[in-house]
Amino acid sequence: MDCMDDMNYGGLPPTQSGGKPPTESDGKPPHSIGCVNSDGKPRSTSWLHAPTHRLSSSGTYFVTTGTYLKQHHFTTPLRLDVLQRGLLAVAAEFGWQLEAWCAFSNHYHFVAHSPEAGAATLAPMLRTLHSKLAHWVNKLDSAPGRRVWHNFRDTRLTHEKSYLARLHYTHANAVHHGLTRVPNQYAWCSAAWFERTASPAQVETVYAMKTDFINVEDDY
Ligand code: NI
Repeated sequence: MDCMDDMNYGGLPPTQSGGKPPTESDGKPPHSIGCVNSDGKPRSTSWLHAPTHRLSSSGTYFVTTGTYLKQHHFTTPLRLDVLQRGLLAVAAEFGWQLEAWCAFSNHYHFVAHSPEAGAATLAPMLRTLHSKLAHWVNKLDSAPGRRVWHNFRDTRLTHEKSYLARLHYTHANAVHHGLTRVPNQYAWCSAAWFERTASPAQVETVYAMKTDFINVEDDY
């Protein structure tokens, strides 16, 4: 069966509502490949729209958020799974259509189309995401009330070239950060999903885009 067929996302894990925190494996984030997450659960992308690769009239945005003081709170596969799943779930909840994303131990990026009504929900969406993630990770670390997130930065994309370059930049950001040599080998980004759902011509167009002309603060 195709790995896209039978998935659903569960939002954040049940530790939010009490109970024993899940165990974690230490060490560097491995690069799990294919249709399952590092915890063996199927990847949760079946409900995502296929990428459009067109700027949206309601607004297409590139967003970066880092952790407070660039602290590495999301260092394990489990934590990265929760960060990635949380981003996908909250974006869907607020009607933002993700085109590319990547999640790391101390920051994340995404490219997304805003809902028809505009981008006013961006800040509330990120507040919701950050509050849930902070609550979860602080519980895991027995650090109630600890500040986890720093302010987000967003750029509205209005030119096709800069849009396509940011798609490439985001899909391949794990390469930029030295975590993998091939974007689709990094489990916590959109590269594998993009390569499965976009046409070969679209994949070629995006991956051929130069990214050196875009100005992204990404020294994490
Ligand atoms: Ni980055």
